[in-house]
Amino acid sequence: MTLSAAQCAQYDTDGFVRMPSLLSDAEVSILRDEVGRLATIEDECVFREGTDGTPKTVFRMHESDGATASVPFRALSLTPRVLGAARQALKDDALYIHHTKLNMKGAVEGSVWPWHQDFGSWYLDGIAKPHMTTLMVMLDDATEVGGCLYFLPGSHKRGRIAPRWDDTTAYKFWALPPSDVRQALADHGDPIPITGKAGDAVIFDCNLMHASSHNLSAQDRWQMYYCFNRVANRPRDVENPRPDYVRSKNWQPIEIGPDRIDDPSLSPAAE
Ligand SMILES: O=C(O)CCC(=O)C(=O)O
Repeated sequence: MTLSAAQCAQYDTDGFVRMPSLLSDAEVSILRDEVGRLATIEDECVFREGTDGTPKTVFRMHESDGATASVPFRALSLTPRVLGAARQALKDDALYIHHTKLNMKGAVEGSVWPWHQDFGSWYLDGIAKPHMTTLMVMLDDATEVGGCLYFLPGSHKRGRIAPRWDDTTAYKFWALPPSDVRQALADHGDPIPITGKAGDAVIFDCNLMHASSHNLSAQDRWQMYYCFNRVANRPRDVENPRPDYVRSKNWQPIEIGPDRIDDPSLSPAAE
């Protein structure tokens, strides 16, 4: 069991649970080196910004094929620590990954994500039920001044709130209407900053209201997100589906692998 019974209960009550020191310092170092490699790739899965083309988001590192395929990021997704926790959170062993992404919120320039629920968008991908969870791993220390995530504990229990298209920030996406956010803040209290050390993690419900602010610090803030869905909840066909790197069509259930991220059996030469 990756999560204790108390952690599972907390996940159900608050909509998230922290997983401190999920990664060792050595594992953080391997993944940070891997980010350096991925950031040089020119592909639709690597989004850049600014005049110098700094990488902002990298997608689809969990698959064994494609330009951004990554042995250590894929291996991490299959560890008992990560996949085991996702299985416990979703109370189902047959899971696949809807998408993976690395958000590189750059020092000084990295900007705000308005309040939203992930299931706001994922429902529009054709996914019927909020049986989805995200495990986020910090690859830098996450601080308030550096633009960490904020969660509103218990807000997942409100269910999905119809989002509105928000193009007022650098991340144009389906955000929550401000009036709904104000009401939720009045009902649930202050948001919680998800600060921590590189290697810490948190797993959270797809209806949990969350946001992050501008990175005002001198340090980059890199965070990796693994988004899991039940195979039984895979999307139905929709008109104009989003690309595969954000709405995977690989619905094969994934199996737990070794508890290490440098597993040689996952290297391309071994496949
Ligand atoms: O990385 C961030 O600051 C926010 C990311 C986020 O909220 C999301 O991907 O849903």
